[in-house]
Amino acid sequence: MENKTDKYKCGMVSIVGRPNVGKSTLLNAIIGEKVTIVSKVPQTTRNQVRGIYSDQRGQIIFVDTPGLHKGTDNLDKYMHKASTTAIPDADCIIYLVDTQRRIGEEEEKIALRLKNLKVPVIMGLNKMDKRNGLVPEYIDMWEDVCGCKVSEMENFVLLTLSAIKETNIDRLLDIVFNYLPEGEPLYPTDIISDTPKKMVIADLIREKLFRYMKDELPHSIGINIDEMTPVKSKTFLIRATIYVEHDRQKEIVIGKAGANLKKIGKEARIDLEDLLETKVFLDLFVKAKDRWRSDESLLYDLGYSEDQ
Ligand SMILES: Nc1nc2c(ncn2[C@@H]2O[C@H](COP(=O)(O)OP(=O)(O)OP(=O)(O)O)[C@@H](O)[C@H]2O)c(=O)[nH]1
Ligand SMILES: [Mg+2]
Repeated sequence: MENKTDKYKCGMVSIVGRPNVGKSTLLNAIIGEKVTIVSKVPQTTRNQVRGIYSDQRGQIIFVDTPGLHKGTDNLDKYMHKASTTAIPDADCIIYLVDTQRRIGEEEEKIALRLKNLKVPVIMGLNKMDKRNGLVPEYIDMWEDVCGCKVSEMENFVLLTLSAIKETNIDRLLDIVFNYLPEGEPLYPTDIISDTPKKMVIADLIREKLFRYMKDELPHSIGINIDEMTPVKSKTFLIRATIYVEHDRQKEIVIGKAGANLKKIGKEARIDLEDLLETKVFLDLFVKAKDRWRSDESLLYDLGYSEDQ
């Protein structure tokens, strides 16, 4: 699909979908660098994360959102809001589905929410690098929700994707540019993200924890960056607290004789040195705090608040 005009375009594109469908992987593939964390555990993304793509055609501000899921504590509510508020503001929505996973109740809820929008929707059928995808089921579901055939829909495109193998990313960009309005860039064209450094650092540590923890534990983990100080030239001291909900979880995070925490700290430090381009001393503490996911003031400190 060719761009209809040669005028510079600029707009916002939200990437929405269930947890674990590959939204963050897709954003990183589009930007060509890691701007948002990825893990095999659902509900990895907790905030809106912007990835900014610029080329001669224009600038696209992609917004990665937390996967839409059911949940009742304050962090769940915050994540839900972070996802849903990104929808009406967008010039175009990428509605990503996992063709390897059966359609569930939450999927239809998302489809219903998107159906009534005036905004163009691109349904990204992701994980097509695996075989026997459920593509027909997802198309049927969308047609049922919309009450008409895909071929009769305006402002709707179906696109098979593999975010992990970066298949069809160029095609996706062509389609998006076609839908964007003309406009001046909102960010300098050499910037790829506007996430605050503290949040990037906290997320990188969280990603490493997710890699080694049992599946149920990641939802109980929050990271606070207590201190970031340059100590010598080209050296940074970073102190961070890992919040969990119970003492038993604290023991798991620390591991036998501190083995887990050491491994996590080492991997996080390597990534942080890469990110900050300095040497890093990383001090990690673990604290058990019952029901921290509902503690408004701690959520604020951890960056999960609308007022910041
Ligand atoms: N095989 C395959 N796996 C993928 C693909 N895209 C993402 N994944 C994997 O799916 C898992 C979830 O990826 P994420 O990008 O974290 O998913 P998400 O939708 O951002 O998840 P939440 O932030 O929890 O909502 C990870 O293990 C990815 O490696 C793909 O195209 N193919
Ligand atoms: Mg994500």
